[in-house]
Amino acid sequence: MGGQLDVYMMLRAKIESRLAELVRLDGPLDPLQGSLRHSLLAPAKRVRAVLTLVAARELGGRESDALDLACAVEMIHTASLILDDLPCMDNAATRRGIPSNHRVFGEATAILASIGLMNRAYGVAAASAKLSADQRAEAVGVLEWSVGLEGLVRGQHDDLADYRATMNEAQLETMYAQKTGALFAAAAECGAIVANNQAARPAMRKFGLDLGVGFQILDDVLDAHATSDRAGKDTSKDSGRTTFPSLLGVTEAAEIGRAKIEGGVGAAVAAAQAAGSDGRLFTAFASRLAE
Ligand code: GRG
Repeated sequence: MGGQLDVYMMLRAKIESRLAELVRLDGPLDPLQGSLRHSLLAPAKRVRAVLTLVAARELGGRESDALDLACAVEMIHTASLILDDLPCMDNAATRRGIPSNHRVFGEATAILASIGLMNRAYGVAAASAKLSADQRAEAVGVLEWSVGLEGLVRGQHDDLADYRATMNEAQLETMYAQKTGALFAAAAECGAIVANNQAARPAMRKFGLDLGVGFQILDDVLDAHATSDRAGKDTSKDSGRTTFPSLLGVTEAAEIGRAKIEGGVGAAVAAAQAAGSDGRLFTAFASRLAE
């Protein structure tokens, strides 16, 4: 996170070590376990999970109490990536710098590993030992919202639909808020739940949605710039796809993406200040994401 890069790396390391514990093997490694671990433990930024820890800390809670919820968020994200890479969706050959899940384990095992991961995520959230029963129920509800028909599932459906080709800027933004923003929103809101800070929840949801939309726009900008490093993607599925760069050009799209990410920081910092923190980690997190 900018000058606080070491804080980000430290939080990421905690998440990765807890993830490994949560999917520890009790028996021999079989293909399903291998498939699940292939994607979950691959090199990744863990931005959503770090956001949960940052939000918990800035809103008056403890990172350690938020760790299992952060891992649940990361499990849901990974489950969505496995599905996103399937031939019926993005048909990606690589993910996280390694072959995509179905290319190694086959489609049936990849789908089952994704469902297994998602299920494990809800189980981890529902059993989070550091939280009260109310906190656990609230967190599970927020995660369900983020995955469901107003979240990832809806956004991914609309992303792949024929009408994607004729979407305008506002429709595209709604789809990005669902496909990518909703899980960022749940990640940030889970931090508020851990901190027992109900007042901060709306600000965290908005902060996460803006971060996710901005992140997705910048992801499109990187895609539009990239040529040689797209070897893992089936670009034939991109033709006719409306994106912010295709509507507005890469320069304006990049500016909008950065502005979205930075636009929500003020309210997040205000929520942190109301909880007695300085909000600096929110600012640093957003700057790092924009980079
Ligand atoms: C039922 C969980 C579930 C999902 C079904 C497939 C699907 C619906 C949604 C996919 C949504 C999707 C792929 C959004 C893309 C978000 C995005 C920008 C991914 C890349 O995230 P990074 O850059 O990747 O954080 P790492 O690998 O660092 O985690």
